[in-house]
Order: sequence, then C-alpha cells, then structure tokens
Amino acid sequence: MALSKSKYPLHFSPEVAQARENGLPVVALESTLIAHGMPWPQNMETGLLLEQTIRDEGAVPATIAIIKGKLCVGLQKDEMEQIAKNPDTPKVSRRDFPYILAREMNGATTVAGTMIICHMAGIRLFATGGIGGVHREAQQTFDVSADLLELGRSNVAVVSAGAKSILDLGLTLEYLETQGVPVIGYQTYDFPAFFTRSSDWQVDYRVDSAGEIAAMLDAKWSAGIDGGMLVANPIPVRYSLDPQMVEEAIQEALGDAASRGVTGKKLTPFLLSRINQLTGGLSLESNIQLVLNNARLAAEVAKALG
Ligand code: PSU
Ligand code: MN
Repeated sequence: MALSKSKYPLHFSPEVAQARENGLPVVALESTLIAHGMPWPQNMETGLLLEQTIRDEGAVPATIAIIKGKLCVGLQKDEMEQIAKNPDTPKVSRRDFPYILAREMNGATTVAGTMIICHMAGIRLFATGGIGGVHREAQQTFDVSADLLELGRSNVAVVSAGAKSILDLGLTLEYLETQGVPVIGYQTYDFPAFFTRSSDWQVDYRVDSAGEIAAMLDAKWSAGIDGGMLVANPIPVRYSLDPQMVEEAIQEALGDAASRGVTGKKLTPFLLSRINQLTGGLSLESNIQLVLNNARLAAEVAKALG
C-alpha cells in the first residue's frame, strides 16, 4: 500500500474556514477539557458557551479534536457531543497522534495536542482552564506533562488560570524557564493556582492589557524566537475558592491515586474527576467561570494581534 504524505490535511469547520478567508481573529479551544475535565452534561454546555463567549467578543472559536482520524479545527455540534458523551475518548498529546490517526479514531486533544494543531493551522491564541505541568514528587516519577515541552516549541500563546496545585507549581515554573517559555501575569505578579488567584510563586512579567500581551507576542515571533507563551489569568474574585478547602481535596485525591496505583496519562483525569467529586458543584462552577474568563482574554488578545 502506498502511503500518501498528504493523508492528514486539516479539516476546518465552515465557520473557521470563513474566518480564515476573511482574516478574522481565531481563538482555539481544547477537547481534553471536554472529555476529561468536566462531567456530562456540563462539559458540553461549557464547550458551547465557550464558543459563544468568543463570538460575543468579536473573534471566531475553533474547538480542536480528532474525529475519525481527521485533524478538526472547529467542531460541529454532533462532533463535540461525541467527545463530551464519551469519557473513554483517548487523550491526545504529542506521542498519541500516530496511533489515533492511523486507526481513524476519535481523540481529545490536550494542551500539547491542541497546540500542535494550532501551529499547523496558524492559530496563535488558545484558551484553556489549566495546563499540565510537573507533578508533585516528579523527582521520583519523572511525570512532567508534554504541555511544557510543547509550550517551548509551538508558536501559540496559551491563556490559562495558571495550573492546579495537584502539580508542583515551583518545579513547573522552573521547567518552563528551561524551555524558554515566558510566563506573563495578567494584571498580577502572582502565579495563579486555578481555583485560587495566587500561589507561593510569582510570574516573570506582569502586563495589564490585552494590547501589551499582543505586543509581546508580536515582538517574540517577529524576532524569529519560536515557541509559545503562557498567559496566566487569575480566576475572577467572586468565583475563587478557599485555598485550604482546595488543598484538602487535592491531598485526598493524591492519596487515592497513590493507593490505586494510578499513573501516566490516566493520572491527571483521575485527579480532576476526584477533585470535582470531593468539592462538589462549587468547584465545577468555578472551573467553568475561569475558562470563560480565559476565553474572553484570549479573544481580546487575538483581536489586538490582528
Ligand atoms: N488541568 C486541568 N484541567 C484539564 C487538564 C489539566 O485543570 O482539563 C488537561 C489539559 O488538557 C492538559 C492535560 O493539557 O490535562 C494534561 O495532561 P497530562 O498531565 O497527562 O499531560
Ligand atoms: Mn503525565
């Protein structure tokens, strides 16, 4: 069988195809958040609400996933539903592409997986909730998310609410520095920890407007310095949670993962769903609100970048 090199073109939704034709700003969204970050039906509702929020800000949303082996940039509602209704959809980071594509399977792209497709499509802004990072006790487990390496190599800015403190945030920031990734605080010097607006750690730079973020991205890429940027956007005050309550849930979730021997790509989804269970509806609402907040900022930056 002859293998064609152009077997895996990008599949743009009509909305995204039109945006590209008209040169409109596009903001990408990931699908692991939908498959593994939230339960049905809130995951589907949030996926659609995120897209609408980006439209309301005057940009065009592109939710990214692999559907039957196709690299999809922008999903139809039924495609998003396939991912949202099936928590067994494989998580796709860089190393997972060959298997999922060759077998023509569905795949939910992580931050790393989504960045790879953004880079192929020339999409420079991507909004999510939290990125993967260096896990606590990574000194023993070597569990460092491929998201951090992708931020070092793909030309995409990721807007997140920092990272959940299921991770070692200090080591995560060290690793980002090694990969040459600028970490920008939006209107803050603190590195936010997803449910909370601050942590024990500081960002490299604080900027106060979307225009300044766009100027930094333009400077980086115009100067030919490849790689991404992490924009840390703290959760809105009224949705932030009590740090002690969050830490207790995290400790319990980490203990459960250890006693059940959960490791590798299953660890992050396990911790996310366990924390959702332990903190109940409160954390889910916070989670939804912080992603919406990131989508709004990403849309503003995409517009400023032109
Ligand atoms: N952290 C969250 N929510 C998420 C994820 C991380 O608070 O949904 C998802 C993202 O898709 C991220 C992935 O890219 O988990 C990281 O997985 P891993 O740690 O296996 O690299
Ligand atoms: Mn991992």
